[in-house]
Amino acid sequence: MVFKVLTLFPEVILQATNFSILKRAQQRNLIRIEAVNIRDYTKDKHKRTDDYPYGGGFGMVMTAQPIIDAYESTKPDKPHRVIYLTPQGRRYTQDIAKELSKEEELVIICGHYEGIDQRVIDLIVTDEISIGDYVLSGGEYAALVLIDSISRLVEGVIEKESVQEESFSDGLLEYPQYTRPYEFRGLKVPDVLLSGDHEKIKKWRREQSLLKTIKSRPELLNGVALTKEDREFLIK
Ligand code: 6GU
Repeated sequence: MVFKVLTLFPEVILQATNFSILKRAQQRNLIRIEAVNIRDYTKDKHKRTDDYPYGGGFGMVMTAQPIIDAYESTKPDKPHRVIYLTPQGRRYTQDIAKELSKEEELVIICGHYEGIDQRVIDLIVTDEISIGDYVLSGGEYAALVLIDSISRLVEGVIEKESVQEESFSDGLLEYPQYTRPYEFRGLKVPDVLLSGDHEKIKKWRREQSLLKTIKSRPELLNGVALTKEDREFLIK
């Protein structure tokens, strides 16, 4: 998987992805992250990449020319998706991450200020994505969210089992986890986890997932196929 990120702050992308799982994935050539500095492509004599909005109003708008030239510098040949990160996009989910992880190459455009000239969207963007209902000052952190969540779905980046066990893989939130010591500040590990009875542990974890989901994200239950056992547990 190749990520080509068009941004005014390439170091934010490159530095933040140079740790832990993403660092290792790059070293193993499972993913590649390229950051293209949009400012390098401006033809403005003052190196500007933004201008006042037509029609007036608050703030500045990123101009089309440097973004389009930065995009063309990535030598797009094969079919590929071009994602523009914006609060006006469709809401990002694990299902979209899964879908995007099947691509060979993703171009990601990070906007700033009050947005980018609409003609960039009309000319090259295939997907407008928002990572949630709040406003960020730029698309870089959203790009990092996409890169991280997509990379870990790329074959070989992390163990298959841990992807399957995670939140959302069955539509529910994750059950609580414990590790040593058995007792910490008076709080003990639930005895079932020490029982060695794998059926019982599985049942307890499923129940904890159901309880956690009801408490934190009840709306998620609408998308989950509950078993007879789940229903019996929940009405108790
Ligand atoms: Cl993708 N970009 C910006 N600037 N703000 C956001 C966002 C994206 N998603 C939520 N808020």
